[in-house]
Amino acid sequence: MRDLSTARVALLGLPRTGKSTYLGAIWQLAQDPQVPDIYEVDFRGDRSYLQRLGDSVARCTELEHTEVDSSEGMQLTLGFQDSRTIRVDIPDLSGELLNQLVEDRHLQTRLSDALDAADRLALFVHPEKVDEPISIAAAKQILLLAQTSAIGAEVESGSALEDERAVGSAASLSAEKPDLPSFSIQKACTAAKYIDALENIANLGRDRWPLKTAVIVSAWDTVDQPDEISPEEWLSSRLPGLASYLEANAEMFHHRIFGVSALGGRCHTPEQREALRARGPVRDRVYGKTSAGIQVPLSMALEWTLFD
Ligand SMILES: Nc1nc2c(ncn2[C@@H]2O[C@H](COP(=O)(O)OP(=O)(O)O)[C@@H](O)[C@H]2O)c(=O)[nH]1
Ligand SMILES: [Mg+2]
Repeated sequence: MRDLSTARVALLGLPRTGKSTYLGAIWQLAQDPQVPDIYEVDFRGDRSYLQRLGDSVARCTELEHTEVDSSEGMQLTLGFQDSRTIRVDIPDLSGELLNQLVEDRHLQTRLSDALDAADRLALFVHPEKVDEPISIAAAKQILLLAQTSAIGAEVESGSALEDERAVGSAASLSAEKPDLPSFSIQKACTAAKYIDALENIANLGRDRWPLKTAVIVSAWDTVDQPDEISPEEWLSSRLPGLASYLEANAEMFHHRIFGVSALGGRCHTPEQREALRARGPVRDRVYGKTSAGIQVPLSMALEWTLFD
């Protein structure tokens, strides 16, 4: 047998952004003889973890939260439609690792090992888990409200009986700072967290620039009008900071945006799960979208990441 090339992919994203579900759906498709796009050629390691993920996707049940230490040491050889075969190292990294990097400034060995070895990245964002930045206009309004209520409190307590003093205290409030909660990085907007993570990742992989990076918008079925908007438009409108960062740093990240629906629909309630299962096996429910919004097989994002 000829020598196989090996790719090492790091699935990255904040917690609950669809990484494990994507992996489970890919596994399920690779096992399905009726899906020619992707198939399993060989496997080394413990299959049971991937099997569990695949079963959850097939049965439309919620995946357990990926623990920081789950699934290690599996090596999967995948074949694709045009007989291209590749050995893939694809640990299912917990989103907590990225959280710890951004929020606690702590790089866990497991993440640094995965990033040291990775020559490809798949960066997941979930449309329902986007915290938008507070606009300057909104921030001003919050300041104003805080000031007004502080003055109100003073007037009520009788400590600002004269108008002049109230005006004076308004001036001092705007000069000093009203008593606002201090900034915490946990509350930073999603784009800021991702940009921060990418800056660290770029630094760690400096010797491998540009890092090939699929930006995967997961749960595409939950996007407003999923057939009207493209993944590229979605990223530019919901996470414009992240989109511009990637565009401006092409020497660090060679990226492409995809949408994926690795479940095919929501599965939070028993009715949703039943409706989803009624649509048939995994192959009949799941799909991918190119950056321009063209429907493609679910495995396309992974395939782009793997092959040059
Ligand atoms: N509607 C829908 N929900 C999804 C899809 N993929 C993942 N999810 C949901 O997103 C949440 C997080 O998924 P999970 O794969 O566990 O995220 P991880 O923490 O990044 O591994 C779960 O509630 C999933 O059910 C999808 O294609 N469609
Ligand atoms: Mg997970």
